[in-house]
Amino acid sequence: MIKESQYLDFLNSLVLGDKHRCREIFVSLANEGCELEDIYINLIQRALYKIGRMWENGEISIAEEHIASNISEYLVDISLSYFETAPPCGRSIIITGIDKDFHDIGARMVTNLFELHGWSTRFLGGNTPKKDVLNMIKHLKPNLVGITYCMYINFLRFIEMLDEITSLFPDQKIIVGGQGLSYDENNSLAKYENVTATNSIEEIKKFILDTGY
Ligand code: B12
Repeated sequence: MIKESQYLDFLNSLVLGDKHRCREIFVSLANEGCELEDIYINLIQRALYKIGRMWENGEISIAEEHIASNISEYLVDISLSYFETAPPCGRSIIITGIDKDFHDIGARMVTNLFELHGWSTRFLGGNTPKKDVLNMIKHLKPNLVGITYCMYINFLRFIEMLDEITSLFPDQKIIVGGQGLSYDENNSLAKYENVTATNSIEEIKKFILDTGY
């Protein structure tokens, strides 16, 4: 359980660009026995959403927002070394962003949660060309493909990626997430049989633990 004072200390340090203090807070939470997903959602994600609003309202500069995002990325990258990972479970996932969308911190978190539970993961990051994603799926034949989609202006690129994956690999199971999902008012994703769209950590955990993959 993350105390409000710890969250506020973290947010403040993030805005100030104090990487050392952010790391200290992260490490002390991990040492206190806080779950990784709790730290991801209730500390880092919560702070980044707030940073986004502050940037939108002109309360912080682009430079400050960039530092906050770099520190968060760094913490997510080192986070697994503070937790015990399960032995390999024989399942694999490729997680990617879409062309022209740089937002990938959430997908990094999701990748790490799979890795924590013994999945073999390949994280391609944001802004990955579709043809390279398709090639990698062809060669690695993962149990699951994860796609993150953040900005609504990329909706078409996102749908093109889904269309190509599902037509070239009709049995491929796919999980998609990211803030872009909230713009899908027409429920365009419902027609894809093998696609699950979710930002719920509980649902993501169900995928991770489902031995059917
Ligand atoms: C950090 C950040 C950036 C960084 C990204 C760095 C990186 N490596 O990711 C940088 C500086 C590059 C950036 C750039 C821009 N950004 Co920006 N950015 C943000 C910010 C502050 C935080 C994003 C973040 O990491 N959130 C925290 C993560 C943990 O949350 P999440 O992504 O939602 O992920 C969770 C779930 O969605 C889900 N999930 C995510 N992916 C996946 C995948 C799968 C498979 C599953 C199952 C689940 C899942 O699980 C995660 C954990 O719970 C947001 C504010 C916000 N509201 O998020 C703005 C925000 C997303 N950015 C925005 C904008 C406008 C931009 C720019 C256009 C700004 C500009 N003028 O240059 C550019 C676009 C660049 C591009 N072409 O992509 C807007 C988007 C508005 C919109 N409606 O589309 C936002 C909302 C800010 C705002 N308030 O306006 N940004």
